[in-house]
Order: sequence, then structure tokens, then C-alpha cells
Amino acid sequence: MALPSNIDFAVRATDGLPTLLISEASKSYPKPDGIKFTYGTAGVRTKGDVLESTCFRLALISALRSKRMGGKVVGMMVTASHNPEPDNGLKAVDPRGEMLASNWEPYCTEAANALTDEELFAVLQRLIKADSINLQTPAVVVYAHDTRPSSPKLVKAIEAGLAAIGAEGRNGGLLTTPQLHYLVKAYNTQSTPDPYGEPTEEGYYKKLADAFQRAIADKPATSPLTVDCANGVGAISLQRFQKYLPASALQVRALRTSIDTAGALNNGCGADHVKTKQALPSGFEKEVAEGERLCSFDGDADRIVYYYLNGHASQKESFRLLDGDRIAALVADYISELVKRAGIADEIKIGCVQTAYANGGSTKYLSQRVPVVCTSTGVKHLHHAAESFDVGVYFEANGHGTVLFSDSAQSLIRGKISSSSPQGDSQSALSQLSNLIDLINQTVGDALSDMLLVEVVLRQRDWEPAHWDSLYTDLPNKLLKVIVPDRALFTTTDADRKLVTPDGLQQEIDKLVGKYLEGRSFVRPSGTEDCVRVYAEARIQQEMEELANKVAKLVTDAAKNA
Ligand code: 16G
Ligand code: MG
Repeated sequence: MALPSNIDFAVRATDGLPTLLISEASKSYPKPDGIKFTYGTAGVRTKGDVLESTCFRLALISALRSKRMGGKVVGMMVTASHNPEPDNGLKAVDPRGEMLASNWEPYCTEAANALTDEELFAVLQRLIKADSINLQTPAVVVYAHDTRPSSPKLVKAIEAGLAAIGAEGRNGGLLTTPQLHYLVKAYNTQSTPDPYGEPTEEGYYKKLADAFQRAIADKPATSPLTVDCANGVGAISLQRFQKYLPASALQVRALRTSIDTAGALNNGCGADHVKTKQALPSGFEKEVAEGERLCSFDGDADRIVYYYLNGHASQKESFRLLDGDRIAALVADYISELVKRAGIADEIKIGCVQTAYANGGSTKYLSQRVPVVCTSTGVKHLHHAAESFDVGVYFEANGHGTVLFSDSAQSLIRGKISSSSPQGDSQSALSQLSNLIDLINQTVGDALSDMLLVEVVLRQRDWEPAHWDSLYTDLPNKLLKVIVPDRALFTTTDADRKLVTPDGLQQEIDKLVGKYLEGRSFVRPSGTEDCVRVYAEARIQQEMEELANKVAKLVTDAAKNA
């Protein structure tokens, strides 16, 4: 006997995916022809005007992720960080506020590239089966976006995807990337014994402002801090944050805050500009003075670098960069000292995580103090490695980083704080560690939270930027971009430090590197741009320049001959 024709739909609508609803909605979000999307290091990233179908489809995947995680809230962030304004991107955030589990990334890539609805459903069905997802579980997704002109349209596509699959969407609005990560974790810990914070934008500001004021104790601000906001969303969050902090606690001068000026985002400013050009944001030479503390956020405010001038702005050599490596050194030293003073050095193992881009000078300095490990580029790798320590300090040289306190380290620290005993040195060190636990955004690198952390350490130590700068000496270094026909020819191993292919290229690089005093160089394909990156460092500036150029030439030749 033939089954009634509505059986198929009924079965799918109750036990399976609501494919009819998704197909209907998906008509408004066709995949653009000829574009191959990749969910890589930092999600999907490309031109903002071709991303609507990807946003629609990744909303479906995010809803499945939420179901897979028992209905916990997951996140989606629309941003292309430090990339130029016409770019945009999307990344998914797991319930603990971390990057999406990497075994889901290939499904994101395949879903984004599916040519038909049938192909899309096949990907989703495979995922549902492979991860035993119960489609009856409700799904909740919180999403937010940066200031790019293409962002509102992409948010609409996310909303359409969530509606089609029947997931609850919560719109976080205009937020920095780390604020979205915060929200995800805050929602999911709301009804636990140890809530991360109030799950609102205001809750985020209050948590940071309170922790900062406790951490600086009664040391008032002595000089203002100038912040380059990259003309991005960091300008908004910094301004909103200031309402929660008395000016006496921190004087901030916010520059590059033009979020509505077309083409201004990350243009001649921002953390990436300052780090890669090793120079001030354009125009700063007329706006800042020698010795002043300066810092730059990137376009979505998950990175920060500090810098200052030790001479007149007109002299190029006056520019002194205090990058992610230096933040790691400053913070690891300070936390180590607090842990010793608190008398818990035997119980708390502090470690540092870097990538191959860390300057050799910083690695040497840190290794003499704490265990240091090197991972592949990309926050998820560093974050994961940092979790193996009781206190894991991770920073990329580009300024993305944070500090993770394990659950047991947090309980140990907080459990030893006594409300009755007098405030001896060990008690004050424990309280300060507890303040730092609240001040630091432990989900992901956060420019605002990292800025406050640096300000606390400098203030507590009474240090000017020059003192911080004097901790160690950087080896001269350079990062070059090489455009090649196919960057996929370049594959790496050993945390990006060695090339596997093209055949023989690594041996040639090794031969070259051996000729330079303290020489080091490595080559890796970019995960966010269509290019290959070459890093080089050496004791002598001129030799380093030569090494960088010669390795770049080897790369160009190898790509041509492949
Ligand atoms: C992304 C990564 C960052 C990494 C950079 C490398 C995240 C959130 N961000 O911005 O960690 O340093 O890519 O870029 O993972 P590249 O692959 O183009 O050199
Ligand atoms: Mg960023």
C-alpha cells in the first residue's frame, strides 16, 4: 500500500530538518557563482558583498551546534577584524565562549560551498548523523556584528537561517568580537554556582570596571592613555565603557573613532597597521608627544599593541613597539610575582604560549622564567595549549591574547582569601590575583580587557613605557607578503616553523638561515589572505633585511617552478 503523500514531510518536519522551510528561505540567499568559501583560522573571510548565503547556511550549522551542546547558547560574530572595510567574515563561538570545535569546520566549508539545497541538506544530514544530534533539542544563537557597511545585511541572513530552522536568535547588536564571546559564556553560566558575569553588554562593562578599580586600589591615574580605535567598533565600546569608570581611575584619550566615515576602518591605523608597519598610525606624529602611553585596537577590538616615542616623532627610530610578546612578558612576570607572594607557587604552574612569530628576544626572556610552548598560528591553537597550565598566558606577537586561569587555580586562589585575617602581603597578592581573574576576558583576546590589564601592571609597578620596553631586546625582524599563484602549494609542520612542501624549499631556507647571526626564518600560507608570509629575524638589521628578501625570492621561484 502506498504511503499517503504527506508522510515524508510530516516525518521530516518532526523528526528531521524542516527542509521545506529552509528551501523556501534559502531562495533569497543563493550561493554566488564561482566562489569557493573556506572556514579557516578565523572563520570565513572574504568580500562582504558575497557572504549572505554563507551567513544563512552557517546559521543553520550554529543552530545544530546549539542542539548538539544540549541547547546551550552558541555565538556568531560578523566581522573581518583588521581587514579592509569592504571585507567581512563570520565566525562561530562555542558555549564556553571559545572558537567553534575544529572538527565542525569542514562542515561549515562544505555547507557554504553547496551548489544546491540538496547538497546543503546532505552536508547537514551527515553532520547530524556523525555527531548524533537530537533535532528535538531547542537551539539558541546569539549574534553580533562590527561597524562594516555590509554587516547589517549579513545579520539579516543569519536571522533568516535561524528562523528557517526554528532556532531562537538573540541579537547582540553592534559589539566587539570579545564582547560576543563574553555574552556566550555569560549566558551559559548564568544559572551555575560560578556565573561568568551578567549576560548583557552592560554586565560586561560593569565587570571590567569593577575589577579594574579593585586592581588599581587607590593608585589614581597619573597620565592619560591615548587609544587608536582603528575607526572601528572598539571606539563605541570604549566610549560606552567609560561611563562605568570614573575619570580619576583612568584618563583615556580616544582617537580614530570615525566609525561612520566611509573607508576609514583600519585605514592607516589600528593594531595591525602599527605592528606590520612598525610605525605610528598615520597622522599621530602631530597628535602625540614623546613618552606618552599609546595603544591601538584592531577593527573588532580583539587585539591590542602598545607603543611610545622615545624621541621626536619626526625621527623614525623614536617609535618603540610594545607588542603582544611584550604584553606576555609584562603579564607573566606580574602574575608569577603575585603567585609567589601569595605563597602558592608550588601549587600553580604558570606557562606561556607563543607562535613562531614571537620575537626570539621574547622567547629567550620568557623561557628563563616560565615554561614556553610554541603552537601554530591562530587563536584556537594557542588557547588550547594554554589550557594545559594552571595559569596559561598566551599572546600572539600581533597583540591577540589573554590569560586563562584553570577552574582549580581559581578555586585555590579564591578559597585562600580570608575575610577575617589581616591584610598581609600574601592576602593582598591573593586578592589581586582574584581581581585579575575578573578583569581578564578568559574567553578570547580582548583589546579593552588587555588594555586594562596592562594599565594595572604599569600602575602597580610605577613604570613608564620605557621601563617596560627595557625588559629585553627584540631581534630586528620583518614580515613580508609574497603573492603566489597558488598558496595551497605551501604546507607546514612543527607549529608552522618548517615547510613540508614545495619539496626541497625548507632545505634551501635552512642553508640560507645558517649564514646569519641569530638568523631565523619561516614561511607559511596565510589563513586570511591570498598570499604566503615570510618571517625573518637576525642579530643585525641589514643582515635580517637580506635574509627576508632572499627567502621571499626562494618562495617566488619555488611557486613559479611548481
Ligand atoms: C587570524 C587569527 C589570528 C592570526 C591571524 C593570522 C583568530 C581569531 N585570529 O586573524 O590569530 O594571527 O589570523 O593571519 O584566530 P594569517 O593566517 O593571514 O597570517
Ligand atoms: Mg581582530
